[in-house]
Amino acid sequence: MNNTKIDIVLATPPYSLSDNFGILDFAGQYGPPINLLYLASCLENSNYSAKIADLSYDTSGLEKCARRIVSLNPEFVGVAVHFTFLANKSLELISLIKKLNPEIKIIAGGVHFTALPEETMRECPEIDVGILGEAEETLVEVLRGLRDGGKLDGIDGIIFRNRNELHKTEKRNLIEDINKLPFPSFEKIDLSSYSLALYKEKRDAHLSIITSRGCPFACCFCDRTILGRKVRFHSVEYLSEMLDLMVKQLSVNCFDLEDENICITKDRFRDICKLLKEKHNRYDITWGCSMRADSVEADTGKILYDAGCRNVVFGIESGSQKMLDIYNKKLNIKNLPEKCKIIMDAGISLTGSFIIGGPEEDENSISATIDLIKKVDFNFMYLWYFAPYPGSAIYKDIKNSGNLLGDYSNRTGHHIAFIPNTLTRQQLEDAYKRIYRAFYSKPSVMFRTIRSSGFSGIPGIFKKGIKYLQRFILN
Ligand code: B12
Ligand code: SF4
Repeated sequence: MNNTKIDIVLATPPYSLSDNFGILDFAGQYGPPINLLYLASCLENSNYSAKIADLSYDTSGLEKCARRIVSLNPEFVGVAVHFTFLANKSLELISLIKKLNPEIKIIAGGVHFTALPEETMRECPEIDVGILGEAEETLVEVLRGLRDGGKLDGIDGIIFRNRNELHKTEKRNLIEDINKLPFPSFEKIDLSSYSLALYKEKRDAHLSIITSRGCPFACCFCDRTILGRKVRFHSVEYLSEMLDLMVKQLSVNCFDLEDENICITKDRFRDICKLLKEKHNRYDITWGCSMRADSVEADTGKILYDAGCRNVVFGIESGSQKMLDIYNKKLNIKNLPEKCKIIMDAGISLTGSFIIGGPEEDENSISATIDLIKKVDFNFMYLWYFAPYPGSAIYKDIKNSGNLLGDYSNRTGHHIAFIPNTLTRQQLEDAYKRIYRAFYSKPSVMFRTIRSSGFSGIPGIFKKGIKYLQRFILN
């Protein structure tokens, strides 16, 4: 046991790449915990010593992970009950920590927790306090309250136990000015643990940052519980300073902008790209981002490329207009090929991201997706099984449109978690493979994969290629 007391350890539970990525484990990667990085910097700003235990990639087992956390001798442990597929593991970790040291106060929070606070508190009596929504300010207030003899009543956005009853306080507003937040504590994690993104040109450290919070759209499969529909932007000055810090202090010049949509308003998009262009010219930074295809205009590709953007992901979801309407995506499939061309003609790698198996998916809508994949020359493709998340709009009535399978652990997008009434399991599995096959059997995809990896990448491609072959084509 460490004798120096630290105030709080912020933890996220371990999982294997196959837990998350299923049969695509060989192509999966671990991502940096942006949630914990913001929390840690805010705590330290308020003079609480904080450690991050990102156990995602730890292979020693939950029991050992819990022991390691306890051996750090913290007064509080904050556990992320964030991703639904990891919720059970988070709760198990909490129980183990509490068993090892019942004195430690456990605080939970995150996307999954916020969607199901009562259910989670009941399921896991070892959680002392739960935080709903953004927690940068709330967590500091909770630590203060707990130290102050447990005064929690006046803190908005939390749930706690009061004589065996659950007590939920007033809803907390979103953080008004996100530019007042300190930068995420990137220095607290081992950057080398987060493997390379596909688009990377150079094989050096890679990070994720966000430049805004929120999205004005309301796609029914997307969890809006934390970030909501109102968009808050980080200022150009805030981002400029953060990028300088990343390059100069952390030697990172490659990152993903993880904003839900980088192109929400034209002016903001241009301002950000102007800043990124300056940094690209000065530091040779390159980056990737996600955006809605309908925000692309004739000059968008060039603006992005000049700013160092080398990979764009379009959340397309389906080639069928019927499915897009069911998802409330507000996207017109007819304009899509032209938008894709604008990005690819600029020299940017384009990934199409698709969902299969949502309510009312059928053979016709699957064929429409395959047709689109054949027609548009995407560089990469993501394919997700439809995964109902508790915080999404579609969740409430989901059982009317099909069968939910298994527990939360298979809500990854890479395991079947839902079968719509319009398909059998066999049809869904076959369609998943058919879509992959349609993409990977395109000569342009094979050629590009070899070209982009160079000769030194061929053994890797070969190994992965065999896995694709085994899992999607031969089986
Ligand atoms: C950036 C991002 C990522 C990044 C970084 C993830 C991370 N750990 O931070 C990467 C690319 C790694 C990622 C991966 C995945 N993601 Co993601 N991601 C996002 C995105 C677009 C923005 C998140 C963000 O940065 N928000 C800003 C920060 C400040 O807010 P926050 O993360 O919510 O954290 C705040 C609160 O939640 C709370 N909180 C969070 N953790 C904790 C812990 C404690 C102790 C406390 C007290 C509070 C607390 O306080 C934080 C600070 O305010 C959201 C979209 C969304 N609407 O939330 C999806 C989202 C979170 N992702 C989602 C999913 C499904 C995934 C994947 C599972 C996809 C997949 N199948 O591979 C993987 C999971 C892999 C993994 N274990 O990391 C879903 C989660 C839904 C769910 N219920 O599970 C979301 C909501 C998108 C959606 N489809 O609806 N993601
Ligand atoms: S899927 Fe994308 S566009 Fe739709 S609500 Fe979520 S973040 Fe916004």
